[in-house]
Amino acid sequence: MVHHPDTPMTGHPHPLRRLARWLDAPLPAPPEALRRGPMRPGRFTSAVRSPGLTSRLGIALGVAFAVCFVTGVVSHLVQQPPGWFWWPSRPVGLYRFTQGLHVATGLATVPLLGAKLWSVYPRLFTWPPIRSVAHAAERASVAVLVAAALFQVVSGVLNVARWYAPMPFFFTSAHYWVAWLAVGALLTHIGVQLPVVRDALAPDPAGPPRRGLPATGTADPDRDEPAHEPTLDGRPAADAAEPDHEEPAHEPTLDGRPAANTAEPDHHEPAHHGRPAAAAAGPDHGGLSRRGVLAAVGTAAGLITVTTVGQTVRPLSGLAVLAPRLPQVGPQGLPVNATATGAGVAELVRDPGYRLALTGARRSLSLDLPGLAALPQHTADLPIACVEGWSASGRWTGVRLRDLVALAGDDPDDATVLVESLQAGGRYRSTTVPPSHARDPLTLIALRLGGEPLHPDHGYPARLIAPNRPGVLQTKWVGRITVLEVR
Ligand SMILES: Nc1nc2c(c(=O)[nH]1)N[C@H]1C(S)=C(S)[C@@H](COP(=O)(O)O)O[C@H]1N2
Ligand SMILES: [Mo]
Repeated sequence: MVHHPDTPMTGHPHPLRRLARWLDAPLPAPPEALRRGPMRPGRFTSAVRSPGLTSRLGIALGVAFAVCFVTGVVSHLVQQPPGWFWWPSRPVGLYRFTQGLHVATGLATVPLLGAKLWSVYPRLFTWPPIRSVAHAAERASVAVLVAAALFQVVSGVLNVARWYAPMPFFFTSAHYWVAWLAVGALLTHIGVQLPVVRDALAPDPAGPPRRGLPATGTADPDRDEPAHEPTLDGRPAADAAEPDHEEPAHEPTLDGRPAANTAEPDHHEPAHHGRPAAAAAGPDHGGLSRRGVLAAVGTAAGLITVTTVGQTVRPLSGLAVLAPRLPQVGPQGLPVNATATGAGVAELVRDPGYRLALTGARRSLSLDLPGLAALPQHTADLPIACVEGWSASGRWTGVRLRDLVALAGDDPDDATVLVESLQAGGRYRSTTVPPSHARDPLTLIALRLGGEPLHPDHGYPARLIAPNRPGVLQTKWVGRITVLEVR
């Protein structure tokens, strides 16, 4: 026998190795009498479920989730920028793109996640429910992943639909923090399952390249048994002599590949499964093939995308039957989230005594509407890009924010500006404009939209509109502008 490198000469195993062994030690099996309902042998007979299908769905889901996560974190950072974060004012539509992608990938996740969970849910009833401490930990991490992923998808869809009643929490914070939980659990999951995925997607060395459903039993028709399950570290259980693993042939070796012939892992399907071998029959089984499932899921994801992405991609707006907002529908041809009435400013904005209070380090001014209109007017085509996924371009006309900073006696190239609404409360009644955006000549205190005075719902008498900024930061009904600091 070859001396194992991590066993010291003394004969005492390495502490880590002892820990690994403890984690993987078989726990006493629960009484067979409890093996009922979904846990009874042979309960799940679909020939379509297989590591191959689950792996493919998992990869698609992982890619969608990664894009969704990165764009979501960007959106969070833009809205609550930490000191180190810098977000440019150009290209003007960058946020429109990243947030459109965030919502589109999030929505496409719905059928992907549904199919992925369907493909593995029999494993919920795996027997015995817990084989070892390591197995329990792995199952717990999967539970966290499933719960977090479902939470993200459901809360995201509710937010897009603007249905807040089922969410007794502040959506933005919850969605942000659970995203980190989901990513942590996902990375753990990927680490644990990578050898299984690699095995499931490996080309068949013994035969022709695999296409669709293999005729041989490669597909592991019914993953309700822990066939390929690696241990927590993805390695075979300690000392390989473990009798508790029902299918030792499937245990990945150190390089993560199954020790047995990769081509036919399921020929070792143990008899105690009590399942008819016909479950592996594939196409003549009468149900959908794996290809059929993948095609259906892809079609569903495609349909969801095509029927919603028009909320931000203007040429597709005619197809956006599932989108809660259409880019051209609303007063002055632009959607509205918060109306003047909803924000409680309907009376206030019509007040002929309206004044914009402008305060700088050296000067304070009070500008009425004719006074604002008498300042140099500029026009910019800029989108409102709502975090909820819709976006729409408008032609805005008004006074440059940098001109107002200069009027207050401060350096327009280096000013941080606080813009406040007439609105008494609400999360979006004020915003801080960093120097990158305050100095941009496209950043306006707009008085007009499409050549007309702003509709009250779009922020009459004056609103902020800046390039490459989330809609929530485009403050409407502006009543006060303060130059906070000049570097
Ligand atoms: N004062 C104030 N400004 C606001 C809001 C608000 O609730 N209060 N909502 C914001 C949001 S979420 C968006 S998407 C844009 C929408 O602008 P619009 O209604 O003109 O399309 O306004 C922003 N400005
Ligand atoms: Mo928004």
